[in-house]
Amino acid sequence: MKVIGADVVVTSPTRNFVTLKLTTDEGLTGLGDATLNGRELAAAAYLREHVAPLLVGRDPGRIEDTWQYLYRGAYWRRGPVTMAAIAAVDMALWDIKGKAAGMPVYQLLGGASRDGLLAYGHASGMSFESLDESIHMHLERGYRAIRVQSAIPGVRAVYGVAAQAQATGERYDYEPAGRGAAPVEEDWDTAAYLRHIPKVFEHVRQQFGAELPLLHDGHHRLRPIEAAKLGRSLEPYDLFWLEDCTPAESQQALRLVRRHTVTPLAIGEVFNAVWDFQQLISEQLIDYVRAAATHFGGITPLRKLMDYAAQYQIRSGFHGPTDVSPVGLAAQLHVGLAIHNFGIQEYMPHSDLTDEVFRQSMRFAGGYLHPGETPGLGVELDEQLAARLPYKPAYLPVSRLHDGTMHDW
Ligand code: EZ4
Ligand code: CO
Repeated sequence: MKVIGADVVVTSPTRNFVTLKLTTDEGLTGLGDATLNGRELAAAAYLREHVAPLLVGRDPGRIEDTWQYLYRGAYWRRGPVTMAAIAAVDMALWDIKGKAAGMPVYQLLGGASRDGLLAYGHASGMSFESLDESIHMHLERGYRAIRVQSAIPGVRAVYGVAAQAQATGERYDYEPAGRGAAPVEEDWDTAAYLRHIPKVFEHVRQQFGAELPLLHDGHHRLRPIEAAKLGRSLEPYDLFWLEDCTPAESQQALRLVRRHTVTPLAIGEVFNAVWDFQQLISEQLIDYVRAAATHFGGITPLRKLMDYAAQYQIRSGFHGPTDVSPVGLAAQLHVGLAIHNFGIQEYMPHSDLTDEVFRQSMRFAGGYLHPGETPGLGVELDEQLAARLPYKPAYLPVSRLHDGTMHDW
């Protein structure tokens, strides 16, 4: 078999997605996700200009070799644009291999290690009352684990408290990026946040009991000693995890956090290679790996990462926001089903229009996700509909302290 076509589709059904479609001389096709929120066209150009011409004529069966060719062969390694592009190729090749074998990709990875993947949803509120409503809505939809974000008194805009659509449970794709020529500006106050969040979790435990798994995302906003303080102050509320408590590219900073708290830690949604995790895993500074197949070079390196993490009893918590396309989500569902050290899967449903552009075999029932039994990844792209929904600039917000200093968003 040979690759005879490599096409890049940029489409915007309520938000932007970058998809690679490989076609073979035997008529099989494969899809891969290279969506990089706010930098979509850079990933698309990297694929179109520098990768697609190299794929035509190659044997699609040689997944590892093609991955190494694109990673080592570029000389300029790593980085989110490069690794998203390589991820798209890797996923598309696994999709083709699954279709050729007549098997869903998880079967090629060793078969299912469980019946379904425990998923968590995003609840948020401007007040305790609206937060409770949002949690109830998620429980009614079947979620058995909930990420809790809340407005902070004195902070106008807060990460994780999105448009009305999120609180009301409407299927949405916008959060947290907003369409427009430039990012919106938000404000931030770490001290106010550290005072308020323990009260939020005290309230939620009172309302919803001790058993519901609760998660929280700090979104890279804290310094190590602040993260340590937050982790310790949340211990009475028994979190499933505290996510991205510091900007963890400084891996040794997590030693300080770890010394002070037993709140489990999850990190890595912005990481793109095993090296970003090396110290965090080998020193057991985290409990959950937050990588996304889309931003980590695809299925091949994600599987290797999880086998490395398994030696340290570290589990998966793959990044599943709406800016990972249905193709990228499918890729990590297949990995999550196959590995032994699965932990939990983030799941934000895409909009109805996105689900029309990307038809999926994936299902969500009773709080669990399953990639389905369709050969390959189980996603089909409606190219006619995609073509009618062109790219529109959209950016994540930026964040400033009250004195105007730029902060991490
Ligand atoms: O803000 O994916 O845990 N989930 C997150 C996401 C990120 C977006 C950034 O593109 O932190 O919602
Ligand atoms: Co996050």
